[in-house]
Amino acid sequence: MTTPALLPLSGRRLPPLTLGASAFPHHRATLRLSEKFILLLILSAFITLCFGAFFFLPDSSKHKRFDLGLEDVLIPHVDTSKGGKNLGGFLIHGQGHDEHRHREEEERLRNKIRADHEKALEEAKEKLKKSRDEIQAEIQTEKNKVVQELKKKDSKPLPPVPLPNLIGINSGEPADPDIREKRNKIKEMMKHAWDNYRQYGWGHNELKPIARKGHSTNIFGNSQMGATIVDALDTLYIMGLHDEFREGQEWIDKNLDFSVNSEVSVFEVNIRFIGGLLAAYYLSGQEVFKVKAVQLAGKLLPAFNTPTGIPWAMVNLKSGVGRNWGWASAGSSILAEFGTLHMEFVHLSYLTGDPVYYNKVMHIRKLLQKMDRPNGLYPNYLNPRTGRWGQHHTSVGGLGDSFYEYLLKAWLMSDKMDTEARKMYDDAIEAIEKHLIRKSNGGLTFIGEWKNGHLERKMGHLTCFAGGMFALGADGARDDKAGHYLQLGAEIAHTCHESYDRTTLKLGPEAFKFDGGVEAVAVRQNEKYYILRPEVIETYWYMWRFTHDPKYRQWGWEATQAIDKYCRVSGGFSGVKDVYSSSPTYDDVQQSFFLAETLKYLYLQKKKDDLLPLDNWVFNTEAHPLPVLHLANTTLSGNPAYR
Ligand code: DMJ
Repeated sequence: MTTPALLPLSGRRLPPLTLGASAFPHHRATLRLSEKFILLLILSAFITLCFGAFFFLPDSSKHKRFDLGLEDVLIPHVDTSKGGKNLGGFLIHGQGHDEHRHREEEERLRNKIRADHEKALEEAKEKLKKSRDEIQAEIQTEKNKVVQELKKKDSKPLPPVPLPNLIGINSGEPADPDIREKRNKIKEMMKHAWDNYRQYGWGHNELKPIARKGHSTNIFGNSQMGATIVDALDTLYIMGLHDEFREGQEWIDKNLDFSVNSEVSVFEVNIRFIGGLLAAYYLSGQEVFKVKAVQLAGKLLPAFNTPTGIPWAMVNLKSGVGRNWGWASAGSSILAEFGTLHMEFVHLSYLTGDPVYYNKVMHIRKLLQKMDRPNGLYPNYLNPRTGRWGQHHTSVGGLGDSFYEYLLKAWLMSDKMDTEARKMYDDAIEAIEKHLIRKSNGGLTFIGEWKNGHLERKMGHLTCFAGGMFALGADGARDDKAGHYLQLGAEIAHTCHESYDRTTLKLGPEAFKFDGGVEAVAVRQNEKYYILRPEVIETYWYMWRFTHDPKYRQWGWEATQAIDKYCRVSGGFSGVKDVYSSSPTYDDVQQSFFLAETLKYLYLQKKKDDLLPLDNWVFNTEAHPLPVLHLANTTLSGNPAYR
């Protein structure tokens, strides 16, 4: 759960290049075709020369050459008793009918060679008669053939696997008319966001709702991958917006192509695209989503080609070359990025029968288990070349957050069989509670950040997801501490609600302090923005599911109204730059996670719990629901359901 796009990108250092196994496949195909053409030209020139030489050289030389060649080939083991002599492997003939037969044979072969040469010469001449355009068109046709073959290979049918229990996909209709009305309002907001993206940003990654055009950031590279379409699919499905869902499916089927020369964030592509496609597949049963998810996952694999197996933050989808963010401490990879792949990768192995994805994420886990942790805390930075920690900065917000979330969710997603993940989660949370969680003077519980032995009394909007995580992890907590973690979740929800309530717009700032007489309020100007983030609303939803305390529904509704009032513009929804200003300016970005997460969590709060029940579904960090895999043990490769 990190936002690299918002962090400084200056002073990037390029790591050494790594080439994946599939580097440059199309390039190779192109070279082969051009080489073919050049070879053809050389061959035809050579044939012309030989043919000319054959007719214009003096007779004796012609015969000598042919005689030597033919004799060597035709009669290598001659019987010398019949008049021939074998001198050092070469044959000198005797006379009589042998000689006659030999001359006939020689003539026949000479004619055959002449005919072959003439035919080749004719073909070459024909080729050369063609115009440059015709030749280019032929080359293009051949190229297309190669591309088609590659595509066919890419989309080879996946093995059928038993589908997990898909419970509660179309349930959850609330009886209360007030709740139904509120639910309809949220659905209308989704439609407004989608319709405007459809009209002004279709195929682009995101929308600029004020400029009314497409938008993108470096996390998606320089290509138009339709991030909003993929991220929004499951929300559309859950809300019953089926026409819009079909539009999205059609675009994905026809246009979503990953063979692009584009450098993308492995983490973002995993949580938004692979997570989004997998959820769309499980909800709708449409094969195209599964196939695209698997194709894309294959493009991410070269990112793992590092000395340690800790993946690079970014990978070029075409070349497979990876590197890290320039701003990351000492060329490090980021904990929340390489630690937020597990859920999607386990599903990929499950659906494909290929353990490669599972092995990659388990390798990361094993490596982390072996490492010393300062005060039991995981630093946010790890160097993929040396396998050593970078700066000792620990955070449950940006750079660290979803790593902890995925430890808990790996356990839940395995039907609670993956006890190793649960233990890692419990250990990590205990260290976090000891070193990072404090109460402010005014009694607000907050989660600070640990920087080189010092606690910074600041909490990010991103950190607010942890309220929901503590509540989700309460069941199964060590030492009978379920009540304690549910209470901790409630306290974080309360603090984050305060961070909203203490603003003019009733929307939360990006970061807020608990220092120098300030409580849950942003101090620096560049921390006062709200970019349609979901984390606080996500925590309200989990708290609602686990407690049914009506205040969580109420808080969710307050946020809905504030978003509709201050972030809605005629061209969609925009983030705002200062939540303390009564006349805020817009950042002019409709983030894809607004459709994937914010609106989904708001909507789910206005449905009944039997829609996507938490015993059967686990939401990835981008709010894409993936079903629990009822596997017989923790290792996929040892499971009979998994081949
Ligand atoms: C989302 O992409 C995900 O929730 C991620 O884990 C963190 N950041 C954004 C939303 O704020």
